[in-house]
Amino acid sequence: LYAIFTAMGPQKPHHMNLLLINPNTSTAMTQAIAEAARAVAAPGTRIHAVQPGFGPESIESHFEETIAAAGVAEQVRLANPRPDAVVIACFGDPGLDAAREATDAPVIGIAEAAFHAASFLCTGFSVVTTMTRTCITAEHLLHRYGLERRCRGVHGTDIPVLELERAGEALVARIEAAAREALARDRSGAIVLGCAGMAPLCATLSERLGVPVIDGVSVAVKMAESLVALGLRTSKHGDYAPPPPKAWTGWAKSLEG
Ligand code: 2AL
Repeated sequence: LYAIFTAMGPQKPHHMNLLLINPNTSTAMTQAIAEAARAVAAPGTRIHAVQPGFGPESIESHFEETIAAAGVAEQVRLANPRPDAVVIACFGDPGLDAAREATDAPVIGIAEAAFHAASFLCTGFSVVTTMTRTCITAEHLLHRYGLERRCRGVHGTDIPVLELERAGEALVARIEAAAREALARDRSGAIVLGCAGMAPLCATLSERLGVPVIDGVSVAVKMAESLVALGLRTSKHGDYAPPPPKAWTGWAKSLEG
C-alpha cells in the first residue's frame, strides 16, 4: 500500500475544479479566455475550459444569446469532473439562472462579477463593449442585478467579437479612445470591459488609461475561488432548486435532469 501511495506522488488536498464555459463556439476564444483565467487563478485551481457543442461562433444578438444559453446549460449538465465552481465567460451572462438550478456549485457570470467589482472601486463606472447593438444586453443585466444606478454609460465600439482574437494596435487604440471618451462624458471612475474576448487587453488598457479597468473573466475566477474557500454554495432553497423531473423530447432529451 505504501508503495502505491508513494507512486501516486504527493497529494494536493486543496485543489478545486473550476468549469470555465465560453458560451460561444470559437475555439480560439475559449483558449484566450482560459489563458486569462489561468493567469490569475490560485495554484490549486484547475481550470477546465469548455464551449458548447453547438451554436454561434460569437454572441452579438438576442437570437445567438438564446441558443448560447442552451449551450451553457448543456455544458453544465455534461461537466466532468464535477465542478466546485462555474464561470460563464460571455458578457451577456447567458444561461446564468439555468446553470444555478443545475448545480449547487457557485456559478459566476462575468458581467455580474465585473459590475460588482467596479462598484467597489468607484461611485460610477462605464462599460465599453463590442457591437453597439449588444449595449442593450448589458443595460438589461444592470437592471436585473439592481446595479443600474452605478453604471453611467454603456458604449459600443462596433468591433465584432471575433476581431478581438487578432487584436493589434489599431484595435486597442479604438477601445482606448472609446474608454477615454466614456470616462470624460460619463464622469466615471472605472471602465468595465464588455466582452470576454477583451480579457487579453486588460493590462494594456489599465496601464494606458490610469483608471481601474475591469475584466470580468479574471474577477469571476477570483470570486469563484473566494466563495469556494468560504464554503458558500448556490442556494437550493427556492427557485434555484433543481428543475422538476419530467419527460424531455427531441435533441434536448440529453439535457433532462
Ligand atoms: C460577447 C462575449 O463576451 N462573448 C461573445 O461571444 N460576445 N460579448 C459581447 N458584448 O458581444
